[in-house]
Amino acid sequence: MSRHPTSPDHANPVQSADPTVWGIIQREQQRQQNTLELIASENHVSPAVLRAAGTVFTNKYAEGYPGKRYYGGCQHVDEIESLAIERAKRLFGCEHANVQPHSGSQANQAVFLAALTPGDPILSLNLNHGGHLSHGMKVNISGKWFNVSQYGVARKDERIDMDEVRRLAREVKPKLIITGASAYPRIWDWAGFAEIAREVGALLLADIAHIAGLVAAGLHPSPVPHAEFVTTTTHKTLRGPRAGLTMCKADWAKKIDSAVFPGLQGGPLVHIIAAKAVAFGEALRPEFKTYQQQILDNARALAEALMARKYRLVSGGTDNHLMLLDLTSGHPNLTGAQAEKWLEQAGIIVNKNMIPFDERKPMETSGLRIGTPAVTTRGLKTEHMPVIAELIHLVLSSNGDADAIDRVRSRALELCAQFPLPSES
Ligand code: DSN
Repeated sequence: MSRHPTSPDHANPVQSADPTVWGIIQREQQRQQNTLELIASENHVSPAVLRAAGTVFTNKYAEGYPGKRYYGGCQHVDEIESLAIERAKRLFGCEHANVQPHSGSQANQAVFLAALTPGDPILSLNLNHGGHLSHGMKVNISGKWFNVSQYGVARKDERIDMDEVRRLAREVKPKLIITGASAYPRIWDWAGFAEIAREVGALLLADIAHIAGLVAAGLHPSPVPHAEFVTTTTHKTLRGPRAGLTMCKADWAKKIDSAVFPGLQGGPLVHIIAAKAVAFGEALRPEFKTYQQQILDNARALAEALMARKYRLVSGGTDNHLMLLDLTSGHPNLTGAQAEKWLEQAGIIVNKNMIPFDERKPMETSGLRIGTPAVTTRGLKTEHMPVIAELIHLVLSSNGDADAIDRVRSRALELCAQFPLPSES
């Protein structure tokens, strides 16, 4: 009897069926093992999440929702989706959860489709001050379809200027106020935003993609009691598979579900929903809170070590998992783009990022965004953060000297070898 080339009992089906693809996967595995991942939005999932994502659920069409599908054979899909929903609701304490969005952008689009019509005014955080492209960037569907106004951080402390939010909200009367960011190192005042939203008759969306793990663990205030809609990706601090999640108050449930399917998406990615169920299960365990606390402790330790080396951090530090290093403080001629490249050569992965009131362009930038979720997953603790700060400093001060970068590369490799990626064995 011939065996299907991807039969699960085969030792390594990808390797034997397609060595080319397997080689690329192996090289990525090695890259992740041999570099320090400091991109604030990335993480290393558990072997259980990884395994659940690679299962036979990828074979199944399941348009619809548990108990109401357009396809036969959905009994186990219903089980897994219902479990993921139940766990998401328990984790965040929300009234309704839709686990089908394929990404954070689609999680947000579901809110737009449910609550807005094209041309409606919306108010969100300026992309150059840490906002996200799906919150109204000109070239994004959100920017093309809605009339976008944006608030920012105050020059004096680089924290969200709630007076400006109120002033703008009164002026533009948004239908939706969007909170949440991809590069904001401070705590969100959800209650303050909710008060402004109520005053001007706006709905409130909190996109907690970056801080979802902290929120789930109770280490950042939750927007759930304050906002009609809460969206997130599931792969950042939450440490699940690459995907999205839309939560809402019960009276928006039907509209959100219709917006996700059939409004935006067809068949859900059931294998990814299975992986979300596993990740939510992990996040409900006490160890997850310990992990999230360590992310915070590491971020604070790294911030302090960088500031001890005279680097300026936007807003003077961090309250969460990330920080923004202002290169103009120590290296005025060095762009974020160049710094990102040198650091990558040294095995330290970060991303260039605009800082508030940046005079450089987005492809250059004057900042670096640095986050601790992934290195914390590997087991690095606060005592390792001054070492990382030193390595970053050596690279930024190297002027691109290949020998100096190589020396840092060796030290980064040593650190990586001490902390292997999560593995099944
Ligand atoms: N691109 C993500 C980030 O890096 O923050 C947000 O979607």
